[in-house]
Amino acid sequence: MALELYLDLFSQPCRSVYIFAKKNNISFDFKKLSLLDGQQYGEDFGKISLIRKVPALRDGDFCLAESVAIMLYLAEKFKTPDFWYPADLRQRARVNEYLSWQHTAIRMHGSKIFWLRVRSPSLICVGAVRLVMSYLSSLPFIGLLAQRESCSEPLSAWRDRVQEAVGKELFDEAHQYILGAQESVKSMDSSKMQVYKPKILRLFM
Ligand SMILES: N[C@@H](CCC(=O)N[C@@H](CS)C(=O)NCC(=O)O)C(=O)O
Repeated sequence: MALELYLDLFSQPCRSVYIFAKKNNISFDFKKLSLLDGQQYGEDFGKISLIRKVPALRDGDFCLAESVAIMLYLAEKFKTPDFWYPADLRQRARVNEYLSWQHTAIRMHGSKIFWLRVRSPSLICVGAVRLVMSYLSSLPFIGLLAQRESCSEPLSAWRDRVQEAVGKELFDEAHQYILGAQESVKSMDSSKMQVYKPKILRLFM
């Protein structure tokens, strides 16, 4: 049975797993799970992931959640080149340091930006958006983003470095869905999205 990855490329942790697996020529069955259609709440997916989030992996009778755990599993199982997850104790510790840090320091704010960018009136009322905006502008990371003059250069330089390391084709393929997210959200069935309301509000309040 081929290794399965349950992914929705709208999701940043899914894109990292996807790029990691593709870049390392790890063959897998791409099991598309549409978050906007609420497929994570389906009975079948509940058997794959107790936490009902993507990414998720199934390798035979073994299921795994959490992007970092999945990438480390793949790195060890497929013995990816050493630079991905170095054997050297201190270099590995440096990778672990970043992997531990990114969840709360970058990822969390990325989710907020995503929901703000795709916000739809059916999801968040105008008052909540105003509150969110004033809250976000007080965060250093978002503050940096807002000051485009001073930060757009390092951010785009960082993005370009990642794109170069990953390869433009794979980078663009992995990001095409998120770049079209504002359009996709307009055409979605808003009744399916009601379940997201409390999750979105929890992110901001
Ligand atoms: N810490 C987890 C985060 C996974 C996560 O939050 N996935 C989101 C998409 S980015 C999800 O599946 N959300 C579905 C839901 O909350 O219903 C990881 O790194 O894999």
